[in-house]
Parts: sequence; structure tokens; C-alpha cells
Amino acid sequence: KGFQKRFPLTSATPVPDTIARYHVHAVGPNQCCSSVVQLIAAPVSTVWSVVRRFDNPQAYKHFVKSCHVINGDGDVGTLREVHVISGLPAANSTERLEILDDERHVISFSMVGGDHRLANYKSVTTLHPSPAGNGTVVIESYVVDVPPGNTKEDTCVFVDTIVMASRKMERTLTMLLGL
Ligand code: A9S
Repeated sequence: KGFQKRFPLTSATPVPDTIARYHVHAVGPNQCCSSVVQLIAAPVSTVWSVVRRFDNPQAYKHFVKSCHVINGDGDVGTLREVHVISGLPAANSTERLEILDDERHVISFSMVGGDHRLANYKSVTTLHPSPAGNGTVVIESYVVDVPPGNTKEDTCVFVDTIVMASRKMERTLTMLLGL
């Protein structure tokens, strides 16, 4: 739904199966859903090597101060505890790895705890070679409960802002690539 809002798909639009399969969410009556799309000037394999590290979100998420794995071996079901920088409306989040697909470049996690108000948050991130052939299209969609007292719009604006603002991938990849 979120993805559809930003990219009105017609029947003629060729949609890579990973998009159709992973960015369509069942959105409950008290939930909201949106997506954030980013173009990174680096090959999919390089971006994926950073994004796939469930144990190291601070490599590309600006708001994360520290992260440690609570249990699991890095595969689906692994739990991490994320501590974020001060000044945000929350300090920590406990998150579960839901999907990690190295062939299709799909990673998904859900928030299962923490002192924040994003109940039942679940996001899916997929990587795609950019059609122009010069980089990677990163698509992240999420679904989350609307907190009591908030509207769907406000909730999406809040999360969209965080997801987009928290991505320091460009800088990370520049360092990685030594550009
Ligand atoms: O980490 C992500 O990919 C996405 C989000 C929305 C993270 C949000 C956050 O870490 C804060 C930045 C602290 C904001 C959590 C879990 C709750 C917040 O209120």
C-alpha cells in the first residue's frame, strides 16, 4: 500500500517480483504503512554487504549509538538490542530479524520491545540495480501501529523522517570505497 502510494503501478508496469512480493503489507485498521526510496551510487553487492549486517546497523543508521546481539547466530530469529543517540523520543529498541535473503537482497526486521511508541513496527528493505545502471535503488517499506493519540499521517511523517534522515549510507559507502 505504502509503495503503491509513491509509485502508482499500472498493469503495464514491470514490477520485479521482489517488490511485488516484499513491499505489499497487510495493513490493519489502526496501522499505517509507507515506503522510502533512495539511490546509492555504489553497486548492489557493496550496499548489500553493509545492509545485510543485522548486528551492525550503526554502520549506516545515523541514530544508532550501539547495538548488541541478545541471542541468535545472525540468521532469521536473531534478536538485537539497539541503543540510539540522545535527543530522540526513545532510547532503545529490541528488534528481531525476520528475513535475510542474500540472493534476492532482502532484509526485514520487526520491533519487539523497547521504550519507544512504535508498536508492531516491521520494515522490509530490498536492493535493486538502478535502471540507469549507475548504482543501487534501496527500497524500504514499513507497517506500524498508529500510537494512541496520533494520526496515521503524523505517524508516517515521523517514521519516514527517521528512516530517511537516519541513512548515512552514502557517507559509509564513500568511506568503504575510499572515494
Ligand atoms: O531503525 C529503523 O530502521 C527505523 C526506525 C523508525 C527507528 C526508530 C527508533 O530507533 C528511534 C529513532 C529511536 C525513534 C525507534 C525504535 C523509536 C523511535 O521513537
